[in-house]
Amino acid sequence: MSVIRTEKHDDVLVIVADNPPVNALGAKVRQGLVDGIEQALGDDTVKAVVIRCDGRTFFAGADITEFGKAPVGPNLGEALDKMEASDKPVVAAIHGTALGGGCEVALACHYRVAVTSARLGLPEVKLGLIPGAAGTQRLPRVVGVANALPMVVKGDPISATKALEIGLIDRIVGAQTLAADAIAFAREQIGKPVPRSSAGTAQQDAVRDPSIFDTFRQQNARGLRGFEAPEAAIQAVKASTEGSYADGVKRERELFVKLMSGTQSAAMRHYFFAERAANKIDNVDAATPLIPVNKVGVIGAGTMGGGIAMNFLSAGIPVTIVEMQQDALDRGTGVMRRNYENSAKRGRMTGEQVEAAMGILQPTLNYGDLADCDLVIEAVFESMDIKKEVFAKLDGIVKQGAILASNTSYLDIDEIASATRRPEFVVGLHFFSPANVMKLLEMVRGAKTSDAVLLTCMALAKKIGKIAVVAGNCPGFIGNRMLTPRQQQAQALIMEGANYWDVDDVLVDFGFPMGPFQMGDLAGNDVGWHRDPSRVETVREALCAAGRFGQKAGKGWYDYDEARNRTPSDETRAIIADFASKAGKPQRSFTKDEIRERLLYPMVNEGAKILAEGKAQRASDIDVVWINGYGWPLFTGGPMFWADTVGLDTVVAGLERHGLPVDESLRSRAAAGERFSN
Ligand code: 3H9
Repeated sequence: MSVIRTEKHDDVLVIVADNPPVNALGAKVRQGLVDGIEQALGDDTVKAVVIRCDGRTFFAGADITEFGKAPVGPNLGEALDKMEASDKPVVAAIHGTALGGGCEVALACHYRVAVTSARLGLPEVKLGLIPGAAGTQRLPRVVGVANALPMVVKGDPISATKALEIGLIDRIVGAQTLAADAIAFAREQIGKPVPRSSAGTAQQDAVRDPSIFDTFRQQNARGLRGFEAPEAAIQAVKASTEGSYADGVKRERELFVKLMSGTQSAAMRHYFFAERAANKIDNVDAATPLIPVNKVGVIGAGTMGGGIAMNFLSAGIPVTIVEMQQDALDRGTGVMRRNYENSAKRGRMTGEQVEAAMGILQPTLNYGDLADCDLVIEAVFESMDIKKEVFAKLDGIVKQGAILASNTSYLDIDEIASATRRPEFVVGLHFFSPANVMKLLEMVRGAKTSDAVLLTCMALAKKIGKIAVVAGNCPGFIGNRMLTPRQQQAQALIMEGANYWDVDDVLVDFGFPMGPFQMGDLAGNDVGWHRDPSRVETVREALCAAGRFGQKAGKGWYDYDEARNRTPSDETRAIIADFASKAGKPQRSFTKDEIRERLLYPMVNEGAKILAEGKAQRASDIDVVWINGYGWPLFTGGPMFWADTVGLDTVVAGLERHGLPVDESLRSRAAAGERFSN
C-alpha cells in the first residue's frame, strides 16, 4: 500500500500521508511528497495544495530507524526547497504532533493551519541532534530568534494557541473539519503572492539585542550542561541572522552531520527506543484483561505517600489516604495542597485544577475506608515486620481482585506477599522521591504476580505520566542494587586518601547533578541517625555528632555559605583522616580517571549480574532506571550503553586493575566482543 496518495478537490490537490504509527518521514514518504508536489506543479488545473496526514498525527519527524544507515530516496531538505519554491500556495493541515522533520515540512509550506489540540516542535536536541531540513533557518525567519531559540535549543513542543500567537501557524481550524477547512483556506490564498519562510535573514530581534544568544546560553546553562546538541542549535539559529539562507542551511548541515556521527546522539537515540522498549513486559499474555482502577488507596501521608497520592489525583483518580494520627494526616495533606498551590503559582496548573485534585482526596484514620479501592499502595516505614503486618491487615480489609502494592525500595516482595492470601495480586511499585515529580517507577514482579496486575500497573504508569520498568525481586531491585557498589566505592576511596570533593566532582563532571557527599548534605546526614553523639562508628555518625547534618545546618561534608556555596571542610577532612588511621588504611592520591573507574565500573558489573540473573528484562531497562531515577546523564545513554561505548574489555581490565570483582557474565561478554545494546 502506498504511504502517500493524492486527492483532487476541484482546483486544490490534497497530498495525504498514511504511514502508521506516527507518519515518520521515511524514504517512501519523502518520495511520495516529491511526487505529489510534482503532480501539483505539472497540472494547470491545480491552483493550490494541501498537505495533511491520516491517522493519529501529522508527520512526527524523520524516521529515526533510518539514522546511521545509508541514505535512500530523496533528501528531505531538497524536497522541501522544491515545495517552497512553488508559486501555487501550499498549506500544511496539522493535527496531533508536527515534530522535527514534520515541523520542517510545515515550515516549508507557505501557510499552516492546525487544530487546537495540535502541538508543534523541533525536538531533535532530545535525540542529540539539531533539525536537519532547514528548521533552524526557517523557524527564526518565521517567528523571530527569541521565539525560535527555546524551541530549537530545548526541543519542547508548543501548543497550537501559542503557535498562532507567535505566527508559526496562520489559523486554528475545527478538529472535525480540518481537511475541509484547510482546503477552504488554501482557496483563499489562490492568486496572492506566496510568503516563503526562507526569504531574507532572521535579524529582527537579534539586531535589536545582539546579546540574545549569550543571554540564552547563560539562562539555560544548568539544564544544558554536558549536552553537545544545544550549543550546535544556538550556532545554527545564529547563522540564520548572519547571512543568506543557503549559507545558513550549509552551516546547519555541517553541525547536523557532526552530531549525527557522534556518541551523544547514538546514546540519546538508544535511549529513545529504550524508553519505549521498557513498556514491554516479557512472558505475559498481552490479551489479559486489565483490572479497572477507579480508586486508589495510599497508606502513609509522609513525603513519599503524599507524593504518590498526588500522581493519581492529578490524573483525576480519587485517592483515599490513611495515616495513624490526625496531626500527621493534616500535615501530609497540607503539604500536598501547598505543592499544588506552588504549581499553580508557577502557572503549571489553574486554581480550579488544584481544587479538583484536592477535592477527590479522602484523608482518613480508618483502614476500613480502603475496602473498595482497586489499588492500595503502602508507603510506610521500610521494615519487613511492619510491611507484613500492613499487608496482612489489607488482605482482610480490601476487596478481592484489588491490587496490593508496596513502595519498598529494597525489601523482598515475595516475603511481603506471603503475608496475604492473594500473592498474585501483590506487586512492588517503587516510586522515587519526590514522587510527584520523578518519572521513574520500578515495578517489582514477584514470583506469583499475575499478568493482569503487571499489565494494569504498566498502563496505569503511563496514565500518571511515569516511565515504568519491570524489575525482578532481589535486594534493591535494579536501581538501589546498582547504587550500593558505587556508595561502597565512594566510602572506600575516601578511606584510601581520595578527596571527598574529588569524588563528587568526578561524578558532576561526568554529568550527574551531584555526587554522593553533596547528596548526603542535601538530604540530611542525620536521616536515620540514632541521635546518640557518643556512639560513633562511621564517618557519617561522626559528622552528625559534630552537628554536621548537611545544608540545613550550614555544614555537613562541606561548609556552606549563605548562598549555599560549598567549600571542603577541614573538620570533615580531619574526621576522615582519623577514621582512616584507626583502620590502618594506607593513604595515597588518586587521579580523576581512577576515581571515575572505581565508582562506575562496579555499577556496570552489578548491572551485568542483574541482567544475567534475569532481574532486568533487557540491558536498556537498566539504562532507563538510572537515567530517570538517579540522574545518570542522558547523553551517555545510561550505564550499560556507556559501558558499550567505553568497551567491555576496558571495563573488565579496569575492574581487575583495581582489584574489584568481575562477574562471569561480564567477562564472557567482553571476551566474545559482545555489547549490552544491539
Ligand atoms: C528529525 O526529524 C530530524 C530532522 O530534522 C532531520 C531531517 C533530515 N521514527 O512514542 P510512541 C515509533 S528527528 C521512527 O510510543 P506516542 C516509536 O518507536 C525526529 N519511529 O507514541 C513507537 O514504536 P513501537 C524528530 C518512531 O503516541 C511508535 O512509533 N521527531 C518515531 O506516545 C509509537 O511511538 C521526534 O523526535 C520516529 N520519528 O507518542 C519525535 N516516532 O510501537 C519522536 C515514534 O514499536 N516521537 N516512533 O514502540 C515522539 O515524540 C512520539 O513518538 C510521539 C507519539 C509524540 C510522536
